[in-house]
Amino acid sequence: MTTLELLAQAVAAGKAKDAKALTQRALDEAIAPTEIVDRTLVPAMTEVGDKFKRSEIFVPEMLIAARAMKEAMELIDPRLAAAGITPKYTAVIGTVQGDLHDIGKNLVATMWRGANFRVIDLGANVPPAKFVAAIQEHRPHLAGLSALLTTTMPAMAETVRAIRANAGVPVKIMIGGAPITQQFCDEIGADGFAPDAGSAVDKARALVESVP
Ligand code: B1M
Repeated sequence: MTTLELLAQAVAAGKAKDAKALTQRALDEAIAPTEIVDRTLVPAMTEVGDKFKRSEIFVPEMLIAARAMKEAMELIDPRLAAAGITPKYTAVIGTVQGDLHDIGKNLVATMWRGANFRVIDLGANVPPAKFVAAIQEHRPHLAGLSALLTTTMPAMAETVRAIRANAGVPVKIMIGGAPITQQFCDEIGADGFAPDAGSAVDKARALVESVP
């Protein structure tokens, strides 16, 4: 097997130490950092997300795969930065005001990073004005809103309204979280909904790529 094949296996299996060593080996073999990301790490995490969607793996497996990916990216990021290479798409993400649940949101952020998005994570309990300010500052292609409580769903609607009214940036808005449905998404005028972190990658790609 090639170094890149072994690296893909290590990430998918969540073997962080192996992933780091194999990334270093790939760099030593003069494989371009972009090739390691695009041909190995992103497809490996996509496969992880697909397995999660099919319930073949669960949150813990996904988290350890994400950690392995993070270890690999720590070696690659400085080289990409030095070469002036940045991800094509940027996203901001946060859990809406009044809501402290961040495990699912963190998982979505990690999967988006795995899909090679630059992700600015605003944390949990994020007021609408903070989303608006972050969108104005970073001009992302995508804004991700998470809510886990039925009582914070109105804050999600309010955040969508505030972004549309005040951000002045043509950002796509994606929502998710246990009580969220496609129907709610349509009601509050968000652009997309995903039921889990694996689908959140597909939906994010579809939304950003739908912009000409
Ligand atoms: Co809370 N809690 N909690 N809680 N908590 C729930 C959500 C609840 C269902 C438990 C229950 O009653 N059975 C219930 C909500 C009921 C409701 O509103 N219908 C509840 C409650 C009531 C509360 C408190 C009000 C309890 C209290 O104090 N009386 C309180 C509220 C605090 C607040 O937010 N203001 C509270 C507090 C907490 C803790 C702080 C203790 C802790 C959160 C810790 C943390 O997140 N750092 C906590 C936890 C852990 C839970 C449960 C047990 C687990 C949630 C979780 O992390 N799931 C939960 C019960 C349960 O689900 N079994 C519960 C795992 C996570 C991977 O899934 O977040 O759904 P999830 O994310 C998924 C998808 O939803 C989706 O992808 C993720 C990965 O597949 N997704 C997105 C999420 N965001 C997305 C965004 C996207 C796309 C997809 O696009 C942007």
